[in-house]
Amino acid sequence: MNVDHPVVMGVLNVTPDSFSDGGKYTDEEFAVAHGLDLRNAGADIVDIGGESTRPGAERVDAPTEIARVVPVIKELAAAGVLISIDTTRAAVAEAALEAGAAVINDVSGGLADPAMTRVAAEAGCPLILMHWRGHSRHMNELATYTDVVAEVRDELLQRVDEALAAGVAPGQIILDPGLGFAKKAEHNWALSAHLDVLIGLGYPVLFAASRKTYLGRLLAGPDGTPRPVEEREAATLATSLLAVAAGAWGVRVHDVRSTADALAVWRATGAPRLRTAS
Ligand code: PMM
Repeated sequence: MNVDHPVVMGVLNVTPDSFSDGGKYTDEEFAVAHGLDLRNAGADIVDIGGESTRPGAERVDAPTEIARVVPVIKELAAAGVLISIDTTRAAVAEAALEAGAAVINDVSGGLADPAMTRVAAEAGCPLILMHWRGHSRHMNELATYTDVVAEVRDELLQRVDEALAAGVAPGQIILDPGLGFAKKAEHNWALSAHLDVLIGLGYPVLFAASRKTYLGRLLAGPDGTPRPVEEREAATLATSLLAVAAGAWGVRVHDVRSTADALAVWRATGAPRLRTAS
């Protein structure tokens, strides 16, 4: 994707148990209306997911996932919205592309379903490869690293090699550090601080910290209670701005309007880059 500004990807979870929107948008009409709101607020891409990936979440089957996302994708695509499908299943990605999605967002980076990279290669569409070590139900056990930045970089490079071997064009690959996926707070902060290492690989980098648990922990009250999901917006904005200033290609967020506003300020001040450690 050729863009001259940081991409804003708006989150549209069409799941009854998404931690971030509390299941408000399971109904198709609400989901379509929210997708249009996201676009009108400045989202370049609306990211539609039909399976919750929150820690501990149980999986749904592919037909359920397809039944949730396809009607919403059809309506939003017909309204001219650029859509990414957030799935780890090749069958769901195929159905979503058929319905009008233009980008595949695979949080498993092609690991969960070996057919995913072939689907992306055949469609010739952008493919987001996120760093991932296992499904949500047991991913917290997999959060062990000696050097998280180097390990995430190397594991992502393996995903890239597999995608290239399957025929995905290098220009269609986007990388994502996978904040919160098999990562503790300290890992998320280290990856945020050294985003230049991933950016240095030469692929666009998507940064997706929006409302995540580690922000709630950072902002915990004096008794240690994490800040509730709906009160993590200012922290989310700070992470997005820092990532863009470090050279991220785009950010994936729930509150598109505040993100678009912050990025407008960033652009008006000359799109300043952060100095990274040398
Ligand atoms: N996080 C979630 C879902 N999809 N996709 C990408 N590329 N990167 C992420 O970090 C990511 C994702 C989980 O968060 P949500 O439940 O708020 O959507």
